Amino acid sequence: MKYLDALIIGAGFSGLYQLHCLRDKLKLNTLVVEEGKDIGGTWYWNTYPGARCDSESFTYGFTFSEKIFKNWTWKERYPKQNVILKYLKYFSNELKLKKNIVFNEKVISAKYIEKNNLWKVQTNNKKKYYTKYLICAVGSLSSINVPKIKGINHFKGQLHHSGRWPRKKINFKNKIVGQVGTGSTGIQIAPEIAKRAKKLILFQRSPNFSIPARNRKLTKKNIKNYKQNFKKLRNFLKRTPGGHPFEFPKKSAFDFNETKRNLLYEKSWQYGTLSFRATFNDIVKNIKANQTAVNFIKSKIYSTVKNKKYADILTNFDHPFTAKRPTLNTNYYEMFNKKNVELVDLKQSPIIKITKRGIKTNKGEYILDKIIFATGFDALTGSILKLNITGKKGINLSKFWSKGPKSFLGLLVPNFPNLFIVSGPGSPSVLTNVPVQIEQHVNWITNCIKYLEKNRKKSIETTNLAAKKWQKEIMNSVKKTLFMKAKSSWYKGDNIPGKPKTFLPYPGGMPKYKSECIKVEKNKYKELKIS
Ligand code: N01
Repeated sequence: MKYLDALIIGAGFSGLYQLHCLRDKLKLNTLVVEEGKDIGGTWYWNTYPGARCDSESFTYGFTFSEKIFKNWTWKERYPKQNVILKYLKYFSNELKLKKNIVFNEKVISAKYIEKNNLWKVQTNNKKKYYTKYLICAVGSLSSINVPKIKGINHFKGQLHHSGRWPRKKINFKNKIVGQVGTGSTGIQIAPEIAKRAKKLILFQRSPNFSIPARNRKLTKKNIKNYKQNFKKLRNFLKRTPGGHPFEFPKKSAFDFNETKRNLLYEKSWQYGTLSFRATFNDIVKNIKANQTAVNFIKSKIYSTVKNKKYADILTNFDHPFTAKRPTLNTNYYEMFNKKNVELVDLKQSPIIKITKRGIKTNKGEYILDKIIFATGFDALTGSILKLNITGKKGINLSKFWSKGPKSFLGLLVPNFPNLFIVSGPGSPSVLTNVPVQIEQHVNWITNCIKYLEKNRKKSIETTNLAAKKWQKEIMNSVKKTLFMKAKSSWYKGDNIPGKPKTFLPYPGGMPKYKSECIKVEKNKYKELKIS
C-alpha cells in the first residue's frame, strides 16, 4: 500500500509531461502507473509496419523547454514510430522521469473514498495506491477495436491488430495476407505488406480520403530553420485551430474559376501534409466547397489506379472530405497497380464469417495465412472506462457516461472529485496535433492543482450544470462543421456497437477552447465546487 499526492495512469506524451509538472514544479509525491513494459503510450503499442505520424516532425513534441526542443533533431518530415519512441526516451532521460514510473502494471479499478478525500487505485498485480489526485493520461486511441466477427477464434493462421502489434518481427514472405480496415492505420500498413507478402487482399468497408504525405529527409537548412524559429513556431502552433503549422486562408473555393481552383489543389497535393484541407477556407464547413475538393481527389485516384473497378471502389465515398479523419499516404493508391494486390469491396460483398482458412464473404472464401485488423479503437472513452472508475456515492463512470461522456472542458467530471483527464472526450484532443493540446491540458491541470495546494483545499469537482453547458457548446460548435455528415465515424462513436452516439471531441478549435480554460483559471475556478 502506498500513499501519494498524485497518481498518473499512462506513460505516453501526456503522462510523462504531467509527471514532470507535478513532481518537479509542484514537488508532489507523484507516480505513473503504466501497463506497457516501457514508456511511449500509443507509440509503444503501434509498432505495425509503416507506422509513422501524420504531423510534421518538428511540430510533434513539447515546446515548454527551448533547451529540450533544440537538443533534439528530427531528420525526416514525418517521424517514424521508433523515432518518436526515441524522442520520448530522450525526453524522459533529460528529466529523469523513469524513476517515478512503474511498468507492467495495469490499473483495474479506481474508487473515490469520500471520507478521506482519496482515490484508491488497484492494479492487476494486486497493488493498492491511495492518492489525492488521479490523472487519466491513457490516450484517446488506446483501447483497440477487434470486430466481433463470427468465427474469429477459429482461424488457424496468425491474426494481429495494428494497435497491439507483436514485438517479434512477422515474416510476410510467401504469405497471403488479408487486411481488414482502411483508415489512417490501414492506409499506412497496406503498401508495406504489399512489398513483402506474396499477396495482399485488402478488405475495404468504406473508402477514406488520402493525400500524399510526401515524406522526405529534412535538409540541414530545414533543421536550422525550425530550431532558429523556435519561439515563432511555438506561438504559431498555439494560435491555429488544430495545432498544426498551417492556417486557413481568407479565400473561398469559389473565389476562383475551376481551372485556377484545380491548380491550387494541385499545388497542395504536390506539397503533401494535412494542410490540403486548408487550400481554401470553406472546404471543412461548406458542403459545396467540399465537393470541389472531393472531385479533385477522385480525379487523382482515377489517374493513379489503373484498374477501373478498383478506382470505383476507392472513390465510392460516403462522407464529405474531412468529415472523417483524412489520412496521408505513401504509395497507397499506386499500390493497387501491383499484381499481388487485390481489393475486396465489403459494401458489395460483406464478410459473413472468419473460417479456419481465411475470410468468407457472401461471394466466396479467401484463403489466408495471416489476417491483419486495422480496425481502429474505442476512441476517447474506451480506455478511460476500462479503468473501472467509481466516484462519489458509488457512482460508476460507465453508468454516468452511459448516454455519452459528460465533462467540463473534457478535463473534469461531475461526481468525480480530483479526477483529471488529459485529452479526454470534450476536449479538442484527436482533432489536433495532439502534443500541442496535451501541453495546454497538462499546464491547466498543473495550475489547478497548484491553486488547490496553495490554498489548502481538499478537492475540486465540476458541477452537472457546467458539464451540461459544455456539452451544449460542443453540439453548437459541431453544427458549424461537416463532421455530422459522416454516416459512420469513430468521432461519433459509430464504430463500436452499443456505444452512445454523440460527437466526442470538441470541434471549436484550440484557441477558443484555450480561452475557455483560461477564463476558468482566471476566475479562480468559481464555477466549480472547491472544498
Ligand atoms: O482506425 P479507423 P485507424 N469490418 O477507425 C474498418 C489515428 N492514427 O487505426 O470506415 C470491416 O480510422 C473501418 O471501416 P469503416 C488517427 O487519428 C494516426 O485507422 O468504419 N471493416 C475503417 O476502414 C486515426 O483516425 C496515425 O467502414 C471494419 C478501419 O477499419 C485514428 O488513429 C496513424 C470493421 C478503421 O479505421 C484511428 O485510425 C494511425 C469491420 N467489422 C492512426 N470495423 C498517424 O498519425 C472497422 N472496420 C499517421
